[in-house]
Amino acid sequence: MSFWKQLVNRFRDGVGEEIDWEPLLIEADLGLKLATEWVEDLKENGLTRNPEKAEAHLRDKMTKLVRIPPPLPIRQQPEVILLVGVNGSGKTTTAAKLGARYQKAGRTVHFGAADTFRAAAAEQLEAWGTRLGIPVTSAAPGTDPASVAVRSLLAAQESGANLLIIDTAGRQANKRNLLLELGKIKRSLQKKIETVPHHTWLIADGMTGIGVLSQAREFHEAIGLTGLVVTKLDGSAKGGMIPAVRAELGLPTYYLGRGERPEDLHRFEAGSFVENFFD
Ligand SMILES: Nc1nc2c(ncn2[C@@H]2O[C@H](COP(=O)(O)OP(=O)(O)OP(=O)(O)O)[C@@H](O)[C@H]2O)c(=O)[nH]1
Ligand SMILES: [Mg+2]
Repeated sequence: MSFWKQLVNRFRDGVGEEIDWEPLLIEADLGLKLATEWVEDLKENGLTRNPEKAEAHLRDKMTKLVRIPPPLPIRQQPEVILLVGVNGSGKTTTAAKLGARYQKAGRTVHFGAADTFRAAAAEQLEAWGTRLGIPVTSAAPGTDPASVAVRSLLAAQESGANLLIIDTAGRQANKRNLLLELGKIKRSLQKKIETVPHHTWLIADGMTGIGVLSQAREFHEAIGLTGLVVTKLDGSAKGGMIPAVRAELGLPTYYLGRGERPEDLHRFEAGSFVENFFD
């Protein structure tokens, strides 16, 4: 039985057809705000006692909410993607997955290993670089991450790479100084080329549930995000926080991570996301 149908059964009141929609939607990781809004909407449309019609209505609402326009092509070279997020969310793996994907699409990719916090971090990205044939700019642990980011930009320019993916150290969203460090990375890049990074993506672990929304708020406020990649959706998480983040912050999710291999990265597509959520 699907995740959604299981939820509907769990929140169906024993005797009648009434369904306790608000806790159901919260359990589905949609967050309090969106859950309240959608329950009001079901009530206004007289659908609370009709699970089939309610589901169809919610599918429609969700599809409209998460549908995103295709990103504008970036003409500038290199196009720069900065990856940020909390510890262990999947940033380095996502850097590798994105690198593999764009390389396959004919782009020349360069990696910047701006996680100089953990000794093993640069090695992890370097190992991916070797495996994928993607050059990596890295530095000794303890080096200023902003300087590594800038060096990676210069190296990418020098070699004529047209896509630079910069990995950063994991940081908790409530640690002000760590968020400020990200701001420094961004400003240092902008001193070289005013318009970079073109993309600042939060890499968020889908298993964190609605906690992703508070992470997105904090990172967005600190450095200005342009989108998300939600990882670890190969487990039990269905990604209910994706519409919640879109509704509250307007931020689109561009990719979904569904496994640990380079090929386990899927472009976000509204129709199949909603299908996967409900079926
Ligand atoms: N199942 C699954 N595992 C994933 C996915 N993405 C990443 N992982 C795993 O999650 C763990 C952490 O991934 P990393 O890429 O090292 O995470 P990180 O954000 O770079 O971690 P820090 O640099 O320590 O903050 C690794 O074991 C990855 O293989 C995914 O989509 N699905
Ligand atoms: Mg990492």
